[in-house]
Amino acid sequence: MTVHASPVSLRATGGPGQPEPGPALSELYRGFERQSLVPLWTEIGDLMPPSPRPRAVPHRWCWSELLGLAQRSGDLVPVGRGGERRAIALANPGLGGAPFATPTLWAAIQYLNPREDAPVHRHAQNAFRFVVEGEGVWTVVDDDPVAMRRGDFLLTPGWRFHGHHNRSDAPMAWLDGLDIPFAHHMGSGFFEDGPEEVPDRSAPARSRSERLWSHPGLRPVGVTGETRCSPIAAYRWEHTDAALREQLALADEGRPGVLEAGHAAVRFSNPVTGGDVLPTIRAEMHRLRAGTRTATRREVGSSVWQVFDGEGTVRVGDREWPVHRGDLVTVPSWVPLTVTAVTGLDLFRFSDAPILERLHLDRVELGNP
Ligand code: GTQ
Ligand code: FE2
Repeated sequence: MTVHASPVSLRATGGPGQPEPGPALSELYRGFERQSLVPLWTEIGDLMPPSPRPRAVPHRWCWSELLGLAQRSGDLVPVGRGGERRAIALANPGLGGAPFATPTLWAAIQYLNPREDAPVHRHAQNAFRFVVEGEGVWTVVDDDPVAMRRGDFLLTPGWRFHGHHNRSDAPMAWLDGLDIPFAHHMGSGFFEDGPEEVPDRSAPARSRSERLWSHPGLRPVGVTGETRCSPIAAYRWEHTDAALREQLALADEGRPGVLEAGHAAVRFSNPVTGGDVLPTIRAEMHRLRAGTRTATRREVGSSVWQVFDGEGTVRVGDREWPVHRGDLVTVPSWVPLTVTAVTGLDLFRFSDAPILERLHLDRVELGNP
């Protein structure tokens, strides 16, 4: 986070714990400025608030608007080396124009025209894709072609070569999520071009990673190696849908499993560790029955929600929006969230919770503050 020492804050006003204004104090403050120093006493309220005061604000983006602009970009903007991707980032209005949905999370709509390729590259930043509509694109991750279809959640862990190619005669748009803002703040970003051509242009229904890893509860004994990111390249909608459906059905039978009444939820997980799919990003799918309202909840760390299906209302702090298929909402740190389902409502969610939990900074509060 950037902290700005505004000249205004250096104009001392006196008051509790503050010095008396005067020429001597002004001279002292000019000395601070010359030596690139900022005293704590003028900044304490901003720097150490009683509870988080994020600069990011609650915001909603309409999918229909994003898609219209992505289509127009498809007419005007090429995809190739240099620009790398036709991806348009959600820029949180509280973050000064930076292409960051939250201080840690990147969210973008990416668009590929029919028969178009996005070049192979790799970067330290971790990435996923979530598909709200369409099919026909394969993302090739370290030589493994992975089909993208509606409802699928796909992983591109950091430092794997990846390129995308659209095999179909229709354009395709999807949601990208990355930890680009986090890497930006940490100075941890590395980037490299890959081979000129997407290495494997075949278009199998299932990736090799799924053939090896996507059998419930069964881990290949012969495979060892790095497990900090999930080895599953694609979590398919049929599995996610079934898991949510069964949670609600079990609730009808009086059995436990749902998050709360009328609200099923699953977390995409690393089958080796049981933990999150990526070191920096948590991803979940939620299903609310029509008429269900979630408990109001706030947590440290930020998240982005995307409506997968249905209609509802999302309230974040003192903002409230009706939401439809594809719409996206950001939830800044410690801002209360309530979701109401008008029809049955499926929602995808991703957050920076793994970062907060690793650093023991996580806190959750239920109920209206
Ligand atoms: O598809 O590889 O939205 O590297 C941002 C950076 C997508 C990608 C983004 C990326 C990609
Ligand atoms: Fe990338």
